[in-house]
Amino acid sequence: MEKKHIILIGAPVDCGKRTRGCLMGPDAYRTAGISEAITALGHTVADRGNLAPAHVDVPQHGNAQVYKLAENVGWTQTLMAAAQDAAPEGIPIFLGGDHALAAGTVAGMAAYAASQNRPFFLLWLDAHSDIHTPDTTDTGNLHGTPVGYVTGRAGFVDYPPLPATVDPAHICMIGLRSVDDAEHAVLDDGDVTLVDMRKIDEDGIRAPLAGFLDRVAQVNGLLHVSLDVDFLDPSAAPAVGTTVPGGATEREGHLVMEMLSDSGLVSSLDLVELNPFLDERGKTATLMVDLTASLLGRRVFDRPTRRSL
Ligand code: B3U
Ligand code: MN
Ligand code: MN
Repeated sequence: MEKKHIILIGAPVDCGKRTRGCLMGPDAYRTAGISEAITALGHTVADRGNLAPAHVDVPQHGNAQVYKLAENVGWTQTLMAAAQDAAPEGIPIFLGGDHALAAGTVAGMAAYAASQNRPFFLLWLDAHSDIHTPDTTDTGNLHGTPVGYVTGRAGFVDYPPLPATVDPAHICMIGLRSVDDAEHAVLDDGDVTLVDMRKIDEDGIRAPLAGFLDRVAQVNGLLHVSLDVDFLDPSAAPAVGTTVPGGATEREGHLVMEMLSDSGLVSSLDLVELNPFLDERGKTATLMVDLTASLLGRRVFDRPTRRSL
């Protein structure tokens, strides 16, 4: 794989849901050796440390359930700027932090792609579709809303205006197994490519991902990958507040990352929802670092594995 410059950006976002602990995520990745794993592959790394959210004043939201709106808006503002600032210099990896952070990182990367006149694509690896709005969320947890925000859904009145919206036809969600009614209402007849666990069981994870990557490659797109820990089965990745059984295996996770690496299309990555307080002797943090290494070119053999007889 071509050698890259990787920019680590700590985003200890913990306001996207009520279970606390994701604020320790960035330091857990560092403790698990993320910088060392990346440099061992021949890439260069700059660690920009941990960011803090901008202070903003927002009125109480009409939906009284909505949790920590001002902090979420502040993080969105900070991370949108951080993504646009880092993207021209290399591949930013956002060390979360919960999935609310993707409102900022994805919006920022979409803005960067627009500035380069490149089409922007989003791969969402998650048990959940996270396409609520502050009005439709049942829980009030804004980590369930970043895809709603970046696709330009109504209801994000207090959020920064989007420099570039993400076309739902440019989004592929893989690993889905927990989708709320209000999310079905926008997804069922929409343009997002939906790969639920049944599809993975029937066709394997390779075919749907290959189809999506072909589409990105055809138009020389920029691809942002947002990896939620709960994409993986809780037996492999227990350190997450919202465990959903029946997830992707460790092996499926690595295959996805290796295919992404081979494609050469990935411009940026979120590692989200790691809650180190819930981990078992660093197992989940270590797996997330290993998956990142696969994405950045770690292989068992340098030559391609023979795939057909
Ligand atoms: N859809 C539910 C649950 C959820 C979304 N994202 C996570 N959990 N991690 C909600 O709260 O919006
Ligand atoms: Mn998520
Ligand atoms: Mn999730």
